[in-house]
Amino acid sequence: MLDQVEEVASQANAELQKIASLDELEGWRVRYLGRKSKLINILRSLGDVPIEERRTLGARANQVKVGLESRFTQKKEQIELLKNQSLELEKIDVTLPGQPYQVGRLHLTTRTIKEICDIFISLGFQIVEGPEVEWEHYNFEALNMPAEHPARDGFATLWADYKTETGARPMLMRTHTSPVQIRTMEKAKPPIRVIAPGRVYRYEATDATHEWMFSQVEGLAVDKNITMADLKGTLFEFARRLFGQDRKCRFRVDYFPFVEPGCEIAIDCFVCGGKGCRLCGSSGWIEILGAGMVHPEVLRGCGIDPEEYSGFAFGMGVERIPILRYGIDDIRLFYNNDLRFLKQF
Ligand code: FA5
Repeated sequence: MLDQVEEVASQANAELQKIASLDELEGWRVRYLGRKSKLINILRSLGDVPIEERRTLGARANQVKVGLESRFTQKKEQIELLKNQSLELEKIDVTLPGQPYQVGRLHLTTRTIKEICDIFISLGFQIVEGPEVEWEHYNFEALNMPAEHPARDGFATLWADYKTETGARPMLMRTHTSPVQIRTMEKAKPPIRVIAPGRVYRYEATDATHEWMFSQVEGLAVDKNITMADLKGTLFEFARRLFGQDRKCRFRVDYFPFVEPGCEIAIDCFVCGGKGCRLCGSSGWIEILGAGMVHPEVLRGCGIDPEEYSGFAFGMGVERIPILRYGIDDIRLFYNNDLRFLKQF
């Protein structure tokens, strides 16, 4: 019987080590210390054991029982402590402030385009769009710039890798939004008043005021009796609404093959006050748009009679507007994806 007591002791101790929950521990207590357990049965039947064995067996069985009872108490305390600790860790303080969400925002260019569009919508213009991968015909020929026309040099072109059967490469990344003028005039007949915002691409080296990819907003108005005075009035009004009364505007003659006469509008440089600096390329002026009266050949090419109708068109660089307004000294910051810059607007 003494062997049985020892076996119970070692089995009970081994099992106890693996126990991790109060339920398992209760099962263990019933198995080894319960009324029907082997150990308690041995203690209960001590009276039947011969006297010479009884003292040793009784003493050892009691010792094992007391030992198991105290290990039971210890294990119970240990499990309860661990349980409390993990509850403590899982505790949620509902009074703590929540995690702030990172709220996205519109890119500065997008916001500026929206602002420009709002001004022109209020002046009665409609918004239209055109493709960024464009046919050479719309980007150049239909705009009075046949192949070999020297004005094409001003539009350093990124050609799309597309070949026709004759080997010509008539597709390109549009170098300006002016092809949308042609697409609009082919579809709609006057009166036309549209603006076309979008991205354009030029194969040119970047500097503080030039990017290889930037945005433009094109404008076109075609109707009977449209004159240069309408062009000036519209663009002055636009400049006043966008930049305020203080900014000076300069109209100067410029040449674009698709307008006649052509002009360029510049705004005085806010950094140097017109003295000349890195931003304005020492000129004191920042050019924001090109404009002019739609060339009769362009109207005719779109099926609009230049004897009956006339129109004005303009194209502005979008990024140059926030550059002016916020004193941004490098256009390349727009597309570097540096959040420290973008989050300021
Ligand atoms: C044109 O692109 C003409 N299509 C504009 C036009 C439309 C004239 C209709 C007449 C009638 P230009 O190449 O000058 O013109 O560009 C227009 C504007 O885009 C410039 O005034 C300038 O603000 C901006 N721009 C030009 N090149 C860049 C560049 N590399 N990076 C950023 N902005 C530029």
